[in-house]
Amino acid sequence: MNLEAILDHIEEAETIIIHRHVNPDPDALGSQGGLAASIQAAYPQKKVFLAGEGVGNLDWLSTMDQVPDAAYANALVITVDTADTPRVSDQRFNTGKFLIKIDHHPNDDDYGDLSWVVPEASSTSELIYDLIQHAAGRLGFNATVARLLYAGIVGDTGRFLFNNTSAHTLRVAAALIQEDFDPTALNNRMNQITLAQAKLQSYVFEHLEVTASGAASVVIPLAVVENLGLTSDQVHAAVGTPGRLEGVVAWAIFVEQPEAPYRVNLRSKGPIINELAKGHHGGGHPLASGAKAQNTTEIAEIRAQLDALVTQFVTA
Ligand SMILES: [Mn+2]
Repeated sequence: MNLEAILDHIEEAETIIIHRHVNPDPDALGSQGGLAASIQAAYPQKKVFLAGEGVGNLDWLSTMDQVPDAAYANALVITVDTADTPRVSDQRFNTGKFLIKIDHHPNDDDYGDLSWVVPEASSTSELIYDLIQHAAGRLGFNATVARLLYAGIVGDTGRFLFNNTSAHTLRVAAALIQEDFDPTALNNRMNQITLAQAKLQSYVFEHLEVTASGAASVVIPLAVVENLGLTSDQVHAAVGTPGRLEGVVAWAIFVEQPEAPYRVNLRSKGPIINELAKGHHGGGHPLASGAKAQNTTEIAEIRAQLDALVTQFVTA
């Protein structure tokens, strides 16, 4: 546990720049914004920046700051929710004075001068709450912080549906909703999809292939995404779709990109799929990973490997 050291570095730094991963999800933005608001509440005189490129259609949750290059010279840089350095949004993260990594993904790339990685945590937002609790007054807490962290936990647990939801996660959530924000409004906003996203889900159901063991997969052609007018972050709304189907144990969604490779979203209700993902330029959590497929040959390979994992799981 590096919590004391993290708090010392925050206390000492005059400028703190917080980065998160590319294509941010609510946990990336919630942990980033929540930590920033917490630091700012305790230390109003410090300069705290949110760094990173576009937040896509999550701009209702958080927006980024313009960070001048010069700000990095003496800065403490903290990355949240970002397992490896290529995925850090805004690569200037490496130009600060000291770098801290806070994350809940498997620690395959232990970068930074200091890192605090807890793969058992539901989300990085949960970890930020733990840090605030541990700080016992050295960090601030208010409704702004609570709303952002709650959004992150709701996002990464699929509204407390996934198996990363622990008793501790629920205790943290209980503490967060005691603050003055509207969790129902936030849940409704996070659950909202556009008609085009609903049509994409419909495409997934129409074209899903399910093996006898319960391995499901679908290829979403670029033309489908373009015809629906969807941006790449909006496509994410279809990733969980096959999981509701009876008999589906694990699934892969292959999303064709403007330039190869295909983006591969892997999800599972039981079989461990992140080793499969690592074999295809990806990685992630045991039951939720991402990978890449260069072509239809690699797609067929991933489909076969997923089917083998599911078969092994259901016959074990
Ligand atoms: Mn996360």
